Amino acid sequence: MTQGSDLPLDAFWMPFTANRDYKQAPRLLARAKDMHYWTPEGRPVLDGTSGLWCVNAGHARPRIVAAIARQAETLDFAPPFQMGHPLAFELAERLTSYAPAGLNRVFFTNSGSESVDTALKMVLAYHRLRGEAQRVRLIGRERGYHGVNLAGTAVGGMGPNRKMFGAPVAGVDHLRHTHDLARNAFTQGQPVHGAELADDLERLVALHDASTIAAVIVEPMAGSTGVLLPPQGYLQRLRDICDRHGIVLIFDEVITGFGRLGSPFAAQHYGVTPDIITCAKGLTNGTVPMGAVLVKQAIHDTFMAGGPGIELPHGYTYSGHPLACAAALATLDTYDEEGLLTRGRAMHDTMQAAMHSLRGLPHVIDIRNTGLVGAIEFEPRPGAPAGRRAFEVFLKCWEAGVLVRASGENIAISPPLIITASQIEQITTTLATAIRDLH
Ligand code: PXG
Repeated sequence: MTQGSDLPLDAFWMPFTANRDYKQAPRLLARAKDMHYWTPEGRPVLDGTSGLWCVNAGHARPRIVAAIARQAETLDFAPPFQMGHPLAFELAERLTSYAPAGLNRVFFTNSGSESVDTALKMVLAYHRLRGEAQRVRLIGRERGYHGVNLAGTAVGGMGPNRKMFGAPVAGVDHLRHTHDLARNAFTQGQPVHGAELADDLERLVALHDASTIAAVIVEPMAGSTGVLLPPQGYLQRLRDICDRHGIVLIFDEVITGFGRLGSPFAAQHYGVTPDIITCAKGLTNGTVPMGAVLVKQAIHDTFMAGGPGIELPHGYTYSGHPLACAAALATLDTYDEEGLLTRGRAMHDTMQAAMHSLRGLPHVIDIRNTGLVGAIEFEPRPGAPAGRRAFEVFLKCWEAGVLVRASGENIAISPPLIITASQIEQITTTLATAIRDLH
């Protein structure tokens, strides 16, 4: 195996990476099994991030590995336009049994970003088919992350991800984010304060008129921005306002889908059903790229009642790729066999106690948690670039054999759902040591 020091590093332009810094001191992963990665030198690293929020059943699970290998031999590719293969139909049908009632039509993509742009295009076409072609305005939320394609960038609400790209899609507006340190810091589980922030949507309706608004897209729990849980009552209020004004509600469940909170989807966890769910990541346990858009039947049926021929001129060469379908079906089997999609509920208290044990350490200004996800927020270091403290904690944990994720001023923890209590303790003990060293 090529050791880190022999690797040619120049050609690969790395995504969402400080390339120049990284290439001075690369961090490489060579192998993974269950809860661990190993570096090329053979050093084990406990995976506190499920890869990148996707390896929910842990790494290299035998059933999934075997299914992918078998599928590559049996049917490596099948054209998805005007042709089909059995696994895509089987997987779509199977997914409807995990989705909230009513979301029983499934469109396949290859990533979360593609799921988001697919969902937004679907909504625009849906309104047009219903004779409301003027409904083109898309509403996101500050601090939201909806991937990196053009529409997802436009409805996204993380400043650094947007500012280099101008205004990629016209007619986009945003709700305020729900993060409120003054009222909600160190809340265990859902914050009490902030349901009224959903009323921002009423203000946008008053401003733009409902007849111009196509959709609202939110992460039911905002992941990338640092694990922001919805205030109690917030999502229901958003649902009610959308219903009042004929606005399609999209939950972006790319992170929350497949068990992160202790239910298959956050929609079930919070008891609020959107019209469309976007998902990816945990769908194939991160093994083969795949995303999906789960759609209410009424939206789908509007397309089917249209003129003859192709109902939705949209799709990807790799939509419903056979390897991805095989991986997803084996992933769902693994989740089912081991009860992983609800394990977050059983582990909630353990995770909560471990995360909140870090309260009181230097510069820690908030801790948030639910199911098998949590975040620690640091006070920004005066005069330093944004996120320095979180990044230093990430580096120290990496050196100490634990992978965590730095995002802005936050460290996020989102381990595979197979994690044990003692491994959770290893993560928080390692974090505590790293945080004590911060200046
Ligand atoms: N929506 C949400 C809610 C996401 O979290 C995407 C869309 C885009 O998915 P793809 O598969 O196109 O990357 C995501 C992705 C982080 C981090 O550090 C999170 C994501 C991606 C990269 C980093 O929190 N989520």
